[in-house]
Amino acid sequence: MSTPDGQATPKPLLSVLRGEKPAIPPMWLMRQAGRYLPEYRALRAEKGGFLELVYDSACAAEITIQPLRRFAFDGAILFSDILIVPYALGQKLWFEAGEGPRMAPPLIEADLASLIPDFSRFEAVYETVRQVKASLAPEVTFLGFAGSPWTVATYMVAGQGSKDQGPARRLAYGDPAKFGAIIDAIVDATVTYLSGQIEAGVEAVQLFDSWAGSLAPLEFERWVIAPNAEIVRRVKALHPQVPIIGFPKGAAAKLPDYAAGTGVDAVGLDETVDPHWANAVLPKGLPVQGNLDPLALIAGGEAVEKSVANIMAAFRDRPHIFNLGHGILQDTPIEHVERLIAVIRNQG
Ligand code: 1CP
Repeated sequence: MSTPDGQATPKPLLSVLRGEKPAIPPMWLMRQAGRYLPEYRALRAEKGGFLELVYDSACAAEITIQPLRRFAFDGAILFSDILIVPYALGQKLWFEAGEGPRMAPPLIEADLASLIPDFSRFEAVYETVRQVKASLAPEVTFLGFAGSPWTVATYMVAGQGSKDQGPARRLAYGDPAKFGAIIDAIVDATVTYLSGQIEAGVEAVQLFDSWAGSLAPLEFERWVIAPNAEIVRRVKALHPQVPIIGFPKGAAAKLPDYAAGTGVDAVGLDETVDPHWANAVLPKGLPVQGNLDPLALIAGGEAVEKSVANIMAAFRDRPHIFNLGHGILQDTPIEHVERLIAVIRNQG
């Protein structure tokens, strides 16, 4: 895409990931394609299930674009899920109504070797990327994603979401060889999956590490930093121009080690991180993303304005992508999202 004078259309989000600092931060919201939107809920009801949406590429492309029709976000995030990787590694995957994801067999019982990987399970997602790419406005940056190996492993080991990620933490201490083999398999699948998304058209990728906060320091080094560093190294060897955002939720004081150790191009901050502290301790010029509390967005009004002003002041001199500190919640009023966008664009 290009402008009438032949220049490529600027993509503000991509520029910030490459280290630029515009007056107004670009923005998108984690989980922006999802259940707070009535048009998503309507499609979900029609299709009957979450995986049915993901595996119908036309439908998944439509859901990816839905939030962009309402809001002038700078980024579109692919509609898929981090649990597509366990599925491609050979686990069964389904969603129990009202409960959450289930994978079988859980690797707390079964051996990794009993699973038969099938990477053709990624193909429908790549097709979604191609369809979105064909219809996205040129100024919007298209983001792909995967889960980080630790977070994905917590689900593969327990076979479901787990309190405090206990089953995976036990296995990591008790049988590090078995756990390490699971992590290695996830690393390989994730490199394939992210490269496939990039080759189909995404322009940057995010590694979601939702449960990074549950690990003790030495375990964090081994199961969060090392595998993410390996993914970054291997994806960059194939696609050096594509920025990688790392989002280690709950990493807290380990954020500087995470940034230095993984080599990600940008770090996502959850809402518990003091933005002034992050700005002081992270390497100069490293782009950051975040970190409005999703609960503040539900409250709206002054709660949002105060937090936005604080975040923007902290990152005045640093490349910054405005986002929430975690995914947008289902009961977030649409008008509060509209208001947030106006507040950010007025403060820049
Ligand atoms: O309609 C529904 O019931 C499905 C809900 C849903 C949605 C909208 C799930 C099931 N996944 C998704 C999409 C999704 N998941 C996206 C793409 C859309 C977007 O961001 O707009 C992304 C990036 C994810 C990432 C994801 N899935 C994470 C990491 C980020 C996070 O929120 O922490 C995790 C942990 C998952 C697992 C998962 N998938 C779905 C659910 C309900 C869960 C969480 C299970 C649990 O609580 O343990």
